[in-house]
Amino acid sequence: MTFEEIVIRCRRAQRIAVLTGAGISAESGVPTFRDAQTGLWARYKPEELATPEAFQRNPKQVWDWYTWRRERVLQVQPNAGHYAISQWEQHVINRGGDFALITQNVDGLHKRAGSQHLLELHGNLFRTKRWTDGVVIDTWSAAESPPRCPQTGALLRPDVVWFGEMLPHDLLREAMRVTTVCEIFLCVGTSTQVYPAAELPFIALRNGAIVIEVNPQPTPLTPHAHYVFAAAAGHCLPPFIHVICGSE
Ligand code: BV8
Repeated sequence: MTFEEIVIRCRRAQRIAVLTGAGISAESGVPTFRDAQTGLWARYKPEELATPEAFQRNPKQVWDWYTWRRERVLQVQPNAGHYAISQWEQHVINRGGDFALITQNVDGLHKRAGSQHLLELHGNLFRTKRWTDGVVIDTWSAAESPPRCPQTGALLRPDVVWFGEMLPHDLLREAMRVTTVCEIFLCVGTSTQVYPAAELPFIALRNGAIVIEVNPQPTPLTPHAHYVFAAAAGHCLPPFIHVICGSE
């Protein structure tokens, strides 16, 4: 499809779904999973640390990695790509349409950019839960690493989905629903390699949606997308969304 056709379809669409991955936060200074780890964590691969086995084996090491990531994220801001998606959502909602943002990211930057209908498939860095029963705990002492639940003494862990763990059923079901009924599926900054999230753009394709990809690198989705912005999200999304939303 041509750019002009894509713009017309996006302007007319009443049901939009967006999937984002680590790439949309890259321009905020948050390293992606494909980026080499830096500093203290240079010798580890995220897939090795983001697992229940790693936490079982060395809870302090895993907790300290997430503390490092939280501290990094607190020092950065959402970028123009996050804000463009949030602006598109407002534009669609104001016209009575449906808009859903499905993110694999746990950095909370979409929420800080004002996105409302947000499905954080893989959890959130800034939420903590009990290792034993998954109950979210809001306050705990940072004296220990990892901290313990003040009520039960159980070890606490980040409330994120690790490799080998099931995604929250209700979130995944809602992500599948919005993907199945959407007219436009925008896929931004994901290597489309981690399942079940990576299946979503293909579900959208199978259900007749127009699928648009934003990624400077080719991915397994690229050959199948109706339109590809081979560019950085922060660079190409703001003008694209501005054209779709018109002069406002
Ligand atoms: C599951 C939270 C059922 C944690 C994450 C063997 C055993 C167990 C499971 C499996 C197995 N084999 C396969 C699986 C399934 C597994 C999986 O898919 N593995 C992959 C590696 C093959 N999935 C799971 O385990 C999931 N659970 O399946 O449960 C089950 C249970 C038991 C047994 C079997 C099945 C859980 C997956 C969730 C893991 N948690 N995050 C944390 O963050 O610490 S995943 C994490 O990695 C991210 O959330 C994200 O999803 C993924 C990384 O992907 P991306 O976001 O795409 O990031 P990436 O760095 O890869 O790519 C960035 C892209 O951005 C690049 O393409 C780059 O070109 C682009 N980019 C860069 N700059 C820009 C840009 N784009 C635009 N603009 C820019 N400026």
